[in-house]
Amino acid sequence: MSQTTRAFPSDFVWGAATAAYQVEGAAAEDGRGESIWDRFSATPGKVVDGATGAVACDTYHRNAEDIGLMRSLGIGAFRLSVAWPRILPEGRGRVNQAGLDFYDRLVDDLLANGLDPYVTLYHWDLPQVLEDRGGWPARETVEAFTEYTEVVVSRLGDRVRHWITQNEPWVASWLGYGLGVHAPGRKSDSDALAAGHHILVAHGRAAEVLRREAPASEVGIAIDLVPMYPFSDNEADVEAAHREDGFRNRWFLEPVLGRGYPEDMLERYDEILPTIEDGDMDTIAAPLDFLGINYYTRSVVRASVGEVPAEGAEHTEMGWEVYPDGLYRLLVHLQTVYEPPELYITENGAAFADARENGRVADSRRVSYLEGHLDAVVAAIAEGVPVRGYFLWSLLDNFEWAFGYSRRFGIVYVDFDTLERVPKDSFTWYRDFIATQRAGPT
Ligand code: IFM
Repeated sequence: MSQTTRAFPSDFVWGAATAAYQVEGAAAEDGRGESIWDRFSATPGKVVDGATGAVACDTYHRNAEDIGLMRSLGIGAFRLSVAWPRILPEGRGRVNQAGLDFYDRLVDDLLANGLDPYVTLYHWDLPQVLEDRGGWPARETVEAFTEYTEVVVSRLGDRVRHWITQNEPWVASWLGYGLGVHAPGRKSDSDALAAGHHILVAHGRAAEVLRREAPASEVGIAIDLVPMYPFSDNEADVEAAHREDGFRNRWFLEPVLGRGYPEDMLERYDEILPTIEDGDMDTIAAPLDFLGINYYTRSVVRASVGEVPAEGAEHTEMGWEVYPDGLYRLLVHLQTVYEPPELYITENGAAFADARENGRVADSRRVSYLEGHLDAVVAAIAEGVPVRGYFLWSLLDNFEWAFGYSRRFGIVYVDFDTLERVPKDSFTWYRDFIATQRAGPT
């Protein structure tokens, strides 16, 4: 059914998202410490074209302009992340007031402009000093993250009403510590599992701190979910898809929702499991106000082959299949199986090879992508799935991690030579879509 025939709830939260390292720049300003992404991106061969986030979109100096863009877009919420190395340049201990001041001003400016900040505490920029002491595979990083959360909430907790503890634990642990394609670039399955476990414990500990220090706020986590579809109905393909689902999705989703680590995966990882201390699983299962879902694509899995391309399907510049029905089914599945309290789409969007021609960026493929996925969301809501908001990834073209600036996800084009912002056609489309939804039925 087309979106034009269905309406979102009148209190639905319309938003856009970014993350500190991908947009801020000002990497050496006002006492910011080094992060694992500064170190990784400065290492030859790690990032396309040797790009770094040293300047990125320079939002550190251009927030006023970007807030103006968000106002004209008509969104009511903005998802941003706090850069841990700005707050605690040495990871623990000394607090850098200038870093806190920056986010303090930003939160005030957002609120003054009718934008509700949804603040992510960890979007992958671990202080390098903590990596040097073992990084996420080391238990100490849980303590450090808990202290960092205390510092941030004590300054921003009187105004921020929504917190996201961790962003995409699978990516942070497996791409960073298992496959080595993200910072810090380690390649060890046992390190990835230890990192993942500590990221989840850190999530639970942060949730406790937030509940205590900012009891009126809502707490969630953003999990990246890639639904796994078997290539065929044959048993081997179904089993392979289930295993991939365990690796990619269930391993993170189930403990956060209080079910512990899935038994089949515990058996599979038996030899390389990290130490799970008494009480860890209860900590990870801290009650949530909402579950954030980052959805981009699905995966088709074939036994003894792994992921296979879906025949005839459209793909984005990331090589990800455009598959809105996967989002609809995922949302209904989550509600049916897990019944989370509330859901947000904390990220959804697409990279395409956008070009600026005569001052315009005609990104019709992104518009279709967004139409399809919003249609999936509203269809799920109509089935009773409690989706409360949608954050488009991303407001701006930005530093796409190991792809540098070669992948554009923004609805605002950024000229990375001049830092000029040019709203794309998708920006206009999203603006009009939100306005129509706000206007209600005609
Ligand atoms: O850019 C990233 C973001 O940082 C986390 N989720 C996926 C996006 C696109 O790859």
